[in-house]
Amino acid sequence: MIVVSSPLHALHEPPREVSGGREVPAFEIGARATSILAAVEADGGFQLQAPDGFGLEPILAVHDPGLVRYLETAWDEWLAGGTGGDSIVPDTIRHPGLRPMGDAGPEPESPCGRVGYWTFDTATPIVAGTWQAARSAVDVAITTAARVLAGAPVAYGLCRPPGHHAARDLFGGYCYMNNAAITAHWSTQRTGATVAILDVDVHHGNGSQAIFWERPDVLYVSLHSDPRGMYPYYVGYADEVGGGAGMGRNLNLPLPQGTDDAAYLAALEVGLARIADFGASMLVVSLGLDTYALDPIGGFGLTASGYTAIGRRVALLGLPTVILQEGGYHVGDLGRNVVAWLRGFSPAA
Ligand code: OKP
Ligand code: ZN
Repeated sequence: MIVVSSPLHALHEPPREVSGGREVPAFEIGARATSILAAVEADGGFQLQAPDGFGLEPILAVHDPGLVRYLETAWDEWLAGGTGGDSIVPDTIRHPGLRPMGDAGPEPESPCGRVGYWTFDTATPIVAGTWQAARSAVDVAITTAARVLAGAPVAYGLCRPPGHHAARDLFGGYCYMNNAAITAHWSTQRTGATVAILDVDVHHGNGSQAIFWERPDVLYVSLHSDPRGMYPYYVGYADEVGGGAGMGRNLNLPLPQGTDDAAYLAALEVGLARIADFGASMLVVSLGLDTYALDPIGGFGLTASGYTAIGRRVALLGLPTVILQEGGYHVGDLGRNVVAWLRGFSPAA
């Protein structure tokens, strides 16, 4: 199996995040990618490749140009503003209840105002290298899809930072640009493909859902921890089924805290049946391993052997498959779990 990765991810190393009312060490750290690469290299059966550069065009096809401009300029502007600090975190967020007019209003000029205009949480700091790292993650993702469109049955992109929480005009949830959504859209434009996104991260991929909400040609299916008790809290419920031309092309399967391998595999059958029914020509997997029993923020009970079984079951769909890294925060076991999943999908690597 081809594995695409870039060392530029390491330019994004947030020192901390605000979580549960405290500053805690960031969960989404470079050591995650190191763990995955080490396990992939130790396996020996994977073919490592560097990404190609795709520029801004595929990004701007999915994201608001204002968000992209903000991410590109935020750090320099923050430094110039003299507010100090080693990372950008909002103190005020553009809540829709602030504006009875119902629109977004103008983008402020103050650096503190700008960050809260484009983000929705306090867990997603911008540091000096965030823009370059986030761009490299997009290039990794598109390159992975390009290999599959060129005939590889499956390929894996080691995206970091992750992407599935980033919406058209919002970053958050450790995500700056939506690697999977950019890649799915790029693939539909390149080939006329109909794409199914299967999101197996423990968190609902609100960004991917929102981006394709009205799209008939991209199906979004997500298995995740019930948002009543889990980030992103306000979205990811079972009654969210898509709108307009995308009605019926969104399937949320919220699962209880503590979900184990067997219960997960049962829910997976429901999701895979919908994908088969949709008749996708390509599959994008948003691969989060924060469903792991020992994950520090996940709360599910999945195991390495569960991942192998899940990967094997997804492979039985028989679709050309682009697997993109999302979450997974047990750094010590993350690489082993990724390889377990990929080996389940492709036992011969
Ligand atoms: C990103 B991905 C922990 C709070 C964490 C942000 C979660 C972002 C998850 N107490 N809040 O893995 O889906
Ligand atoms: Zn997650």
